[in-house]
Amino acid sequence: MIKLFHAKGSRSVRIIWLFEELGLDYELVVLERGKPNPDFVEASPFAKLPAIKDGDLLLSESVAIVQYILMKYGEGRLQPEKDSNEYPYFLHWLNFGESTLILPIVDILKNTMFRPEEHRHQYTIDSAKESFIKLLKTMDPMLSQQNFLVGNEFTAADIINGYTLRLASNLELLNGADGTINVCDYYKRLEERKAFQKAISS
Ligand SMILES: N[C@@H](CCC(=O)N[C@@H](CS)C(=O)NCC(=O)O)C(=O)O
Repeated sequence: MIKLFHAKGSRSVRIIWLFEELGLDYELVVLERGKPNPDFVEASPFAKLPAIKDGDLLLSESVAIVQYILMKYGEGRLQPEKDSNEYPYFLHWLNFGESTLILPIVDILKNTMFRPEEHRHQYTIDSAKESFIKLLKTMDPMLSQQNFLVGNEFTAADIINGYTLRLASNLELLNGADGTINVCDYYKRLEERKAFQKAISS
């Protein structure tokens, strides 16, 4: 059975969400702060979550794990056909959620929570909020035309971005500001999914 190293609220939520959408069996290994786990160190040399162990395979990076799981166990689900016109856009959105959309969120989290107070910068917070809202405004018109990022079918790209939007929602950045209403509605559609609810409560 696939083993998933997890900590509540971390990017491993994406992988639980994926497993639940696909109805796959998995074993959750929940890491505890201050308790080193040698299996995790082996699976994730950079000590980042998520990481999986599937037989002899050890893999980290949430987008890579999603691609691997779809390739091995997806049976064509949660992604467009590889030779379709949609597939390149699927790859774009799959990467966008971790390579672009999350960057301002990480800046905000570092400067409001993770860093000691004396190393937090208000300017970084303000400019990250501005960049994030700009990204939402760019996504918004497309989401007035379609239910999900790649047309009207839910795909794994929605999982990657949905987790990022969850962090934004926790930071009260999905509050229906002008020009972002369709993204906010899109996020509400994601929140309604049973697999999402299971992932965030795990
Ligand atoms: N790009 C990586 C980022 C992984 C990452 O930074 N994970 C965070 C948890 S959400 C982590 O392990 N942080 C612990 C640390 O940086 O020491 C991915 O998508 O998996």
